[in-house]
Amino acid sequence: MKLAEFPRFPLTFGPSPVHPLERLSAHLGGAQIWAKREDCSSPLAFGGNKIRKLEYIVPDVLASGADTLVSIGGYQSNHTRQVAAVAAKLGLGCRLVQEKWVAWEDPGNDRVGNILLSRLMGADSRLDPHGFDIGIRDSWKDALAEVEAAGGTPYPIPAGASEHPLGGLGFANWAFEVAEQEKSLGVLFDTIVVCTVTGSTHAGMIAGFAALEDLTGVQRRVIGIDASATLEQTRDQVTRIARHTADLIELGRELRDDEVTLLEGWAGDVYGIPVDSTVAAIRLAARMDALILDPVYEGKSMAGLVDLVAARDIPADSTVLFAHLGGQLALNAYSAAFD
Ligand code: 5PA
Repeated sequence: MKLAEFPRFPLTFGPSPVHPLERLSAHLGGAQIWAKREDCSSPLAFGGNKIRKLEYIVPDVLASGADTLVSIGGYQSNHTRQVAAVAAKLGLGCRLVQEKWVAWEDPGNDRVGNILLSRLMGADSRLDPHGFDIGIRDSWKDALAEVEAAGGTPYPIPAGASEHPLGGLGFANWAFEVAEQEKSLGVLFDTIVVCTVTGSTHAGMIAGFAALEDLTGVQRRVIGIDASATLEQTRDQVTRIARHTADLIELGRELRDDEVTLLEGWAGDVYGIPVDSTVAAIRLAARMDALILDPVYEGKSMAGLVDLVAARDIPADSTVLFAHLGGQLALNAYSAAFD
């Protein structure tokens, strides 16, 4: 099927806003930097990148007759908060497995921010001692089985909705939305910078921009900045989901190696722990343009952007689009990073 033919259940206000980061661009003295804001594009619990993925998954949920969404993430998962929001919106139950993905001991880490909101929205959100892994988890399979044993009909949504067969479509469509916005703004983004962990955000963009390139001839760099600190596993997952999504939307060719770019250097040693460059990037974006980023995801992709612009790896005549995928609610659980 063509992308436009896939059913999509609207969960956003419309296209996410795009705007220039004028002071940050001037400060870095190189490329012109803009942001596209998934963090303020939905009426549902502060939104974020999963809302876009879920727009393409909800029609399948409704067709399945399920009564309970079952998903998984860390204590401060943005993804599970967005699944809880969508469950509330649809009037469905929600069972969340919150694993201890991060050894971060801020008081309240297991109670404030994302997890607080999930619980407010009615999700049955339970802590689990297992550590970080973007793969398919036994704890999640157990939760699915529990819902069934209690007489419910679960609908499985894996971590970040990435391994879901339709998980890449939301950000394939993002590429076409960018192209429309470029026309009305009179700009062309030659470089996209995106934070990558479970992979379907980046993978969807790769498939979408490949399709767009085949239509328009415009080549762009989509630069994924790894925030998983499990680089090879994430690269494999991105590549696999990008190929699958390209097939789904009938790209009609193999993806080239240069279309999958995942850079390391800003994640630190482990997922979820901010490093010096993360904190510096968060402070810089906040002080320059009041752009609020988080310590797990966009603080790391912004740190990558800053260094790539400074090193002229992203040339001074580039126009860059920074994908802001949300995540700010976790800031409440990370106050110690800013002491
Ligand atoms: C997340 C993911 P992908 O997982 O699609 O690669 O997206 C990375 C990403 N920015 C970037 C923000 C704010 C994110 O929340 N979050 C996960 C979560 O459980 O919240 C899936 C890991």
